[in-house]
Amino acid sequence: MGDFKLTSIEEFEAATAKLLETGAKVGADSWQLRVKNQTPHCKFGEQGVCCRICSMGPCRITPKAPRGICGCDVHGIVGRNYLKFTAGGAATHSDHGREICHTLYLSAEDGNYHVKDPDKLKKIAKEWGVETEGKDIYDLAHEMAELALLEYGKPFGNQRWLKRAPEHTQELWERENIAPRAIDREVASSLHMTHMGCSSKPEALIRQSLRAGLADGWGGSMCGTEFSDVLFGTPKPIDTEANLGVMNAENVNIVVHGHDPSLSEMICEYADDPEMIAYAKSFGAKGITVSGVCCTSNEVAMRRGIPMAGNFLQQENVVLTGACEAIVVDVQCIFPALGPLSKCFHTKFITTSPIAQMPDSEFIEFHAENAGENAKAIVKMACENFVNRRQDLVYIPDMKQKATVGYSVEAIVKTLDGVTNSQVDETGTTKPLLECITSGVIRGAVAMVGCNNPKVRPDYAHVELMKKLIANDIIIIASGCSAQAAARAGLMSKEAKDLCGAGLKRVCELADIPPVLHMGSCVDISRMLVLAATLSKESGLPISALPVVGCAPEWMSEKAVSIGNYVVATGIDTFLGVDPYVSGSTEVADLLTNGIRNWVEAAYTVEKDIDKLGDAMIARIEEKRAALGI
Ligand code: XCC
Ligand code: SF4
Repeated sequence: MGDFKLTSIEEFEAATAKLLETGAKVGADSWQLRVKNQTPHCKFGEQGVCCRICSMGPCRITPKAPRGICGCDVHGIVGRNYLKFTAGGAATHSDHGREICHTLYLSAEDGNYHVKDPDKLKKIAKEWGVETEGKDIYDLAHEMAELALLEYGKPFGNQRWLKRAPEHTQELWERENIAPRAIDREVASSLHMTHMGCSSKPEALIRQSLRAGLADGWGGSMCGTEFSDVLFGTPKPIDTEANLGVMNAENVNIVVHGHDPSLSEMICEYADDPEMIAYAKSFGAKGITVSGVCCTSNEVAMRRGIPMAGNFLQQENVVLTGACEAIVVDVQCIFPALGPLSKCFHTKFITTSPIAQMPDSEFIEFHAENAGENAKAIVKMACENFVNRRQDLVYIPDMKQKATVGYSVEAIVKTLDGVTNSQVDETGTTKPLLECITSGVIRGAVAMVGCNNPKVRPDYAHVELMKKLIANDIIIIASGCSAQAAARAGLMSKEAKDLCGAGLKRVCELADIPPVLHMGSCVDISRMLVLAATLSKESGLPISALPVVGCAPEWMSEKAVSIGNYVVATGIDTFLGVDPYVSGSTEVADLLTNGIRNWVEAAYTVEKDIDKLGDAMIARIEEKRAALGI
């Protein structure tokens, strides 16, 4: 105690600068260099006013050319682009969820994948009205997997998970006609609407953007999260470490990167196998270290305590250490740059999914049936590669922080209920959290999520906003690369309580939690929806009345826009630090930041000044408190 210190952004940057020196020695390219080549960005693209959905174009809207050749105005073009962006994100998250459902379908007592949380499976089965009595757990798993898969294409009705939302929220969705139907249908309808000669009315396009987002959050992502828990275990608080210093120069280093835990779980399993460790030793290594990048990292950190090497804009850094034997990727957020970069080192860049195939990689296709043998082959390949290191290029920044991760809703409820209630059972509640909020000990909560983006000083916005919020007694729940920024800085260490205001500090001490709670990967933002729904039901307040907001200060992906849409459409005000290419249309921008509040009781705020963004969130939380008279 007392000597705890966060790792500063300047220290992050100094480490990166040293790694880039290594890169320069071997002629490596880097995102820092490519950003220079791409700046300034195309203004039409930035404002979202370029349309190329038919071959009469591309059409770009300017004061002199206010309509495309078909006559579409700027609002139609910006709105269509926004909907397409959303559809890309919703498809991506949901397809990840579908993969998990397939893996569950292939789970077997004697197979590669097992049901690790049978209680959760039974709970969901009850929720869906499926008989569990006397059923073999794998029969139940297959039945549930099939039902979940049908959610993607069912011809009638809405998503099953919507029933988890408070009634008021469900009514809003019905009233506004945005309750999502089949997941794939919402994605396909979006692409239909944005086809040449379909919708150009901003209102219709934004409404569908919310609906497609909801199909992700309360559909595909929720499937991903819930059935990942069933397969790999529901996260519980667990200690781990974060930042590049988790890589070990004496060990074989395998870095897992991407999103789907099916691959990384298997790699971790085999890397732990005594036979494999002996194999690593036979090449002169002391052992095997698996660490992670991006959301795959979040998944295995939360369930296994696997350390987190870095987030999105650190992915090149892990290779630049010269000590990465293999970077094994599944899907999403993987820089194609890793191919050529790995060629500058001894690193094996291994792609595993038909969804994400890249030049200069070794493709080892991975699916549930061959998961075991392929994971073993990959771990072996990494061990064999240890001897190919160039020792003169090895430099791992000596920088890491402790982190306690794994705060699923179940874990949060259990931890907080444990403080007030000595006899905790499974039926804990969020009441203690609500009491802390009502009494003002905690002012509110912010869900910090999303990526890094070179348009924002990497990690600066995440870390500085979190510091500011916790100092103001606002508790943070975090996921994705935001969570990793926090962990790398030290904000997920329990000792970070000293940076909190007096109220939050007391809560952290009593509950023995860090002030920033790691809720998982990006699909796990569905956990945040469940938490918000539970808080709403247990307080009797609409979600939109709770002093809770969402924030993605450094977002970059289509998925992030899909997330933003479902968070807002769930009634949670959402604050962005990067503009989603809508500044070209006053109508679309006004709908998103204002108009949709009439539909879903929440809207976006876009603010590129990070300090102002923080102030705006605090002000919104205080406004909500004032409205409640607390
Ligand atoms: Fe990707 Fe999920 Fe963004 Fe990170 S936060 S850069 S989407 S890994 Ni989801
Ligand atoms: Fe141009 Fe209209 Fe074709 Fe878009 S749809 S490229 S605005 S003609």
